[in-house]
Amino acid sequence: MSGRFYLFIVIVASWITFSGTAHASLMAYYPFEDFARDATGHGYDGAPKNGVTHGIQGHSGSAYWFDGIDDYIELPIVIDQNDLPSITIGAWVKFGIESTSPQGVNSSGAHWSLMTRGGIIPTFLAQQGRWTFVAAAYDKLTGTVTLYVDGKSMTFPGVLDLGPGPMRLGAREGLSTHFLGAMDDVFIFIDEALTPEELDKIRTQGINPMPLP
Ligand SMILES: [Ca+2]
Repeated sequence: MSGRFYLFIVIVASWITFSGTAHASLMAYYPFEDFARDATGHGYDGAPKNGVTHGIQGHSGSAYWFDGIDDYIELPIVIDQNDLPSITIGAWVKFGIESTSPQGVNSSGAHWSLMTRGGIIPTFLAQQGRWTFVAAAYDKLTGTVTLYVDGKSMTFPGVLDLGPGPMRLGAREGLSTHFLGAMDDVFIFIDEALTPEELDKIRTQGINPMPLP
């Protein structure tokens, strides 16, 4: 496990019970300029836990630093594990490694991975100390999950494995592994699996806290 860097640790695939209309929308967006405030105005403000550090240089403006030990940000977003709608979650992240890190890197290197209900899908090598755009999309219609990393994507059949309780950035409830590194511009789309082209647009042009057309 030490050689894998699970995407769900960064942007935990938890979900809210959605009672609104069926069209896709940007549910929550965290540019981390004003701490962990949800910039969409929907009120899903995050709660930093255990000393996660705000104000470091981010991909854009400021960002949070996670110590890889116990830091995380809890979001007031609660999962409906039994009826996961399509969802896209992503962020800019900079994976940091220290020699004492519990994550470490083994001979095969660290990977960006997805955890699905059928197991773990490791895909792209994770590069240390470099801002990387990562996203995961679950398409309920096709029953597939896509991992997108810096313009490349891989799609697999499956369902994202969901953690219990509120969504957490940087950790997953019940698991001891924590994210070590920086995180910025976290976004969550509801009821839509964004395409790699749409994610490319977010990667290159940034995100507007309004729904994509
Ligand atoms: Ca920022």
